[in-house]
Amino acid sequence: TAPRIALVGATGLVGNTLIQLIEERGFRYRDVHLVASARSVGRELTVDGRPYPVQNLEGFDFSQVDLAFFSAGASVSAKYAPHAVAQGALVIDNTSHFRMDPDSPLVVPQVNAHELDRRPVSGVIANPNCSTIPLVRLLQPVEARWGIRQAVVSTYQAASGRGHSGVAELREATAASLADPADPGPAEEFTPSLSFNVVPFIDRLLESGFTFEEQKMLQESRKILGLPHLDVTTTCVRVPVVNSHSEAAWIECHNPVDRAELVALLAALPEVTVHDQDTPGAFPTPRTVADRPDHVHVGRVRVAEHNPRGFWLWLVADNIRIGAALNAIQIAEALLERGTL
Ligand code: A2P
Ligand code: 11C
Repeated sequence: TAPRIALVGATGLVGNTLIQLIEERGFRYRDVHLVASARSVGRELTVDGRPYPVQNLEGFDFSQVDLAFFSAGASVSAKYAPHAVAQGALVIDNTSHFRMDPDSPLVVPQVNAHELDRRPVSGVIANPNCSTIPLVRLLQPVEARWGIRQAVVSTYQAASGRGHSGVAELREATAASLADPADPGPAEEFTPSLSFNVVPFIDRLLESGFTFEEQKMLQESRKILGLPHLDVTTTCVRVPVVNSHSEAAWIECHNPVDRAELVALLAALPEVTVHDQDTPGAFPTPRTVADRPDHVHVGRVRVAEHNPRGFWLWLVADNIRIGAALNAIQIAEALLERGTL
């Protein structure tokens, strides 16, 4: 039977997209609860044409639901997800809080859906970071075919990674700078201002000199792919794009790579579009992938002439859908298929 679900963070960008995907995909539920902070109590949101009041997370009774999606930030998950589990709900968590917990599987259904065969020990299934998900979907078949020696990745990440307030700040800051080029506008979500700028700093700085975002890409890729020694190293950069993250990846393999075979391998993956034969000279960009927002878009596939073991690719993926809400819904769909819920 269809589950009773709660969306924690329903008023946020990921929460709004979860609602949209539930509608678009015809995800079946017996009952739905929309949950956010006390600030949103009194608001109403519609799901499948029916209005629902937004409920306060503080005091919410999770024994009313079978499945709870959390997308209200890591500190909210840290505090409330264990409580939801104790009340009997299975949690799909969109934050970084449980990802490296050995008792919480970290799942990209196209890569490691077998992790969903059993109910997690912690009661929490973690959804990876938005820049990790599209990358591991491409790395897995490359590892299987040629063996990866090292992947070096630079990201070009959109403002929507910071939710509604990130998008609002990019718009405001850009408007301020258009009116007066010397005015950088607000710079709280992004520091310095993201208007007409690129900022090589996402999340917090660690003692290693890497940012937490950069560390997430390494640690999460290793866990999802089950390759504890995988060598992935990244520079994560915020760019003035509203939505969809891009990545430039240099992947060096143990064995020489045949370009035609590589393109065919990637193009055969589920929900991946390779911009190559059918569209010569074309490449994906955040602005031009909206017609297939549920695909990982790949282009600029280049095997190095001086080193046939290495190749570059460019990828673009909607960070809110593929990188968050869609991956979470696909986890739920896989759980239902398996009867694990
Ligand atoms: P609210 O709208 O009531 O503040 P975004 O990622 O777009 O910024 O959205 C963040 C989401 O997380 C919103 O739904 C927000 O609810 C929710 N949220 C943030 N802090 C809390 C909290 N302390 N308790 C419950 N929900 C929270
Ligand atoms: C960003 N990747 O683009 C971040 C957002 O660990 O879930 C997601 C943070 C996380 O800002």
